[in-house]
Amino acid sequence: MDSFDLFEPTGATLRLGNDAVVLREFALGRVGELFPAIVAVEAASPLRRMVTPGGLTMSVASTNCGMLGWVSDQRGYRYTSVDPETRKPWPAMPDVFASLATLAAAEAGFPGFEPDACLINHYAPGARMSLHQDKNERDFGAPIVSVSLGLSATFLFGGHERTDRAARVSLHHGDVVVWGGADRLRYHGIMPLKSAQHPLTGTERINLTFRMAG
Ligand code: MD3
Ligand code: FE
Repeated sequence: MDSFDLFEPTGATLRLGNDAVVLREFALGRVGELFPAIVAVEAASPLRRMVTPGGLTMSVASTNCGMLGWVSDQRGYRYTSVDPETRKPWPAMPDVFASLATLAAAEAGFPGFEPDACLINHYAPGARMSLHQDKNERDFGAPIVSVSLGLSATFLFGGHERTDRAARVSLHHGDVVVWGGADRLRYHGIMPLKSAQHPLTGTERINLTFRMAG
């Protein structure tokens, strides 16, 4: 998959599956508005490293905005309307987040996507996300939209069984990925982030994941 990068013009669409596409640099024109909105969300609900039900601390630092937020602790994975750290509702989803997610989903063939949850993940060098499925949302009919910012990462795109061989796709600053339909429950993950410098995020990759969770 990585070797296709050379042949992709800017703004291209890379099809990963029947119902999954990478919209290259789709978010670039909105980055100037996205960054202050991320800073504001993280001022209200600070980044934290969540603990998996197995008791391991995740390598990514996370927070949420929107009506619902994804949380993990010893009791399991779930969506909550209150941030367990601040005990206040998650910050509202910034308009620029919601409009970008709706526009990207429509571009990928999923009109009417109105996310109620946005998970913000920060990856420092070495941080990773091991292969998993996203199964905590109520309606698997809705797509998931993900926005990559800052340092590039290698995304693993697997099958419907954990042991299915995973394709590798580089995701770069401004890329937006939309996953729906038959590809919605595929195993996926992120390889450990390589150390590098990005002019906007320094040593980090930031990922925004939009869902209709409730
Ligand atoms: C493919 N986050 O938060 S986003 C997650 O870059 C998560 O932080 C990764 O996996 C990240 O759950 C990957 C891309 C993504 C999100 C959901 C998917 C890909 C997906 C659901 C089904 C298939
Ligand atoms: Fe996921």
